[in-house]
Amino acid sequence: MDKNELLKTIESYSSIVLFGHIRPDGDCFGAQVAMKLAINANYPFKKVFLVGSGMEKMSDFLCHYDKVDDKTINDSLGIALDFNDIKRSEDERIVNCKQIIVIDHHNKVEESMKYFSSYIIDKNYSSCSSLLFDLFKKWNFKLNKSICEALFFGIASDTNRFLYLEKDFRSFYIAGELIKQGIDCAKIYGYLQSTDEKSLKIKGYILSNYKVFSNKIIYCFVDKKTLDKLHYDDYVGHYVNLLANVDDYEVWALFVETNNHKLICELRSKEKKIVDVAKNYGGGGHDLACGMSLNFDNGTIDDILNKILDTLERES
Ligand SMILES: [Mn+2]
Repeated sequence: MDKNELLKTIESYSSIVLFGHIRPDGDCFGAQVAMKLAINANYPFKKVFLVGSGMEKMSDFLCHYDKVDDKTINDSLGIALDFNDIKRSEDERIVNCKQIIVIDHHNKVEESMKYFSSYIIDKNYSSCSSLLFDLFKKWNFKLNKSICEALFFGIASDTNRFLYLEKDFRSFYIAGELIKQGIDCAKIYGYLQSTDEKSLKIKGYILSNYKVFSNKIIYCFVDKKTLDKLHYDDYVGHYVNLLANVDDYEVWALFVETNNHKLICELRSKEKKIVDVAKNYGGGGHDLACGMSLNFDNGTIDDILNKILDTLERES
């Protein structure tokens, strides 16, 4: 799609609402905040609202979220950032916007495309925030320090502080451009690295209770009882990478039982594409990093592990 078509749409609205995905992560937050600040800096008369839960600990540093009434949503352009599956919008009112556009780097979900008037979805980007940086350049947007800090926060989050690389190392190039704008990297890294005792305990549980399936998959199941015992009420799925790069295991996974008998699954793979397993259960994401949420019964985890194993064998 022509990137300028997105800009023309943005220019034609005086009120814009920015949406993120359920269980927002750093890239989702960084992209939403950067987009808001960038529109504010380049079109000072437009009203821009951030909806969703964002990231509380970052808000004082970068930007706060807004309470937006239904009428405003109905009269606004909606922009979906860091997701393109309409069901994954944290604020479900996105469907009521006058028009919706998407800027994202996940696999395209065809069923959702009917909701969007235009989109740019490019899965070659390591993060939605790095895709935004290129769009801002193309649109000749003025950038300021806060916009650059939000983008850097998003990129550093989704690449796990530049551990995951694209083939063309674009993330490093963009990071360099952002650093030239005088961003406070130490402060951003401080936020990314800070943790608390509750998290230490849950990480300890995962590291001492993981299991191995058929010599190919390393995984851990965290049940509701354990979460209650450890008083942990945040999203545990982020910790899937505690099991990354262990020996020769091709896939690592985290299964978490939540309230109302749901099971949240985070799947990661070294090389082989596993996103079809997630799609099979109504989830999605990237080829090598994906997830889903489903009803939890006895045998669910074994079913999933067997499906992953089938996929690994087929791909080899
Ligand atoms: Mn992302």
